[in-house]
Amino acid sequence: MGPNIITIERQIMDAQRRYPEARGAFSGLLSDVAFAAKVIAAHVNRAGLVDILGEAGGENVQGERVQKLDVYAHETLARIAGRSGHVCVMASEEWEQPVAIEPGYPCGRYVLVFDPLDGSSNIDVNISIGTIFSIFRRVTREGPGTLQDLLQGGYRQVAAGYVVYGSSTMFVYTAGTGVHGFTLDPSVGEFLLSHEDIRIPRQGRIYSVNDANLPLADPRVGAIVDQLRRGWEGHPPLTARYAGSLVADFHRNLLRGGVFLYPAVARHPGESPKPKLRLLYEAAPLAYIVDQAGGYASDGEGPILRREPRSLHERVPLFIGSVEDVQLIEGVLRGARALPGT
Ligand code: P6P
Repeated sequence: MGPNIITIERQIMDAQRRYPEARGAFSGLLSDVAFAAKVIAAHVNRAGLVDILGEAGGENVQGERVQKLDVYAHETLARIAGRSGHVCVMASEEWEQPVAIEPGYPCGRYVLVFDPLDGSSNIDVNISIGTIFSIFRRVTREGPGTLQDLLQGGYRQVAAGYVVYGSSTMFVYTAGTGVHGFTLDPSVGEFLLSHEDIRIPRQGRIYSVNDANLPLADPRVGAIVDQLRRGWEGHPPLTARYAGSLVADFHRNLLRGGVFLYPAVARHPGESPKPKLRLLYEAAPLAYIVDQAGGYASDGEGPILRREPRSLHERVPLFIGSVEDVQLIEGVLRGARALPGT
């Protein structure tokens, strides 16, 4: 008897059987997001050919208009999920306002927010990029969803996931019962279960930070990174890995153990430090995933999952990964812990 091949659709349906009252809307939405991921993956993997096929905004050899990949990814997700009948409103990194359901399509009980293609500056240099998504239940009663449905705290998520377009395309998600990873088999166009119940080591071996930002951040962050390099209190020294692509850096640290730091940074002298990464569709979904895998995500003061978003594109400092490393960082930044060795 060969290996037990489980597709993501099979795993979603098996999970639905645990909820007798489920009517299949949640499963349908998750499956639609997985389908959109396959469509985006097919396009992303041809990105290297864009010079032959024509620059974004230009025309390719077939005379078709070549779209910027992140716009293509946005339109693919918005169209597939928006016409699924499972969502009442969406939000996207690519769209300033809430993304309404097209007229003529039914509104559903869920809300989908996403970063359609994060790190798209890495496409031209062939570094892995990713899609991040998060699903909530709607809070308004009926009709088109509103900002109130979108601005929900991370602790209210019913599912979160990401797709990493790397040496292989992986779909990783949680719906509250652990974190599961699926690898795309392009020959059959299916995501096959490859990483069941991912757990992140309590202590990391890796730290991920843009070194150039440290002199522009709270000096305690630089002091902490110095300590991470040296190791402390029975914690071995960490090695540096930074792809400059959030999903790629997060995914590696989730599997290997590690901590990713993106503190608030003062981009110009005299300016107060400002965060870069987004709360609603970057930090909060990854925080839910890492929490379900036994890790932790902090904004430097407390759990990312407890933050109530005040606006769609609100930015937040992010310290995420192995629980002991993130708790040390948060403890020092809250003044609750002295830096070890001081
Ligand atoms: P920096 C990519 O542009 C991105 O939004 C994330 O994917 C990544 O983690 C971060 O910015 C990298 O930022 O300032 O280190 O280039």
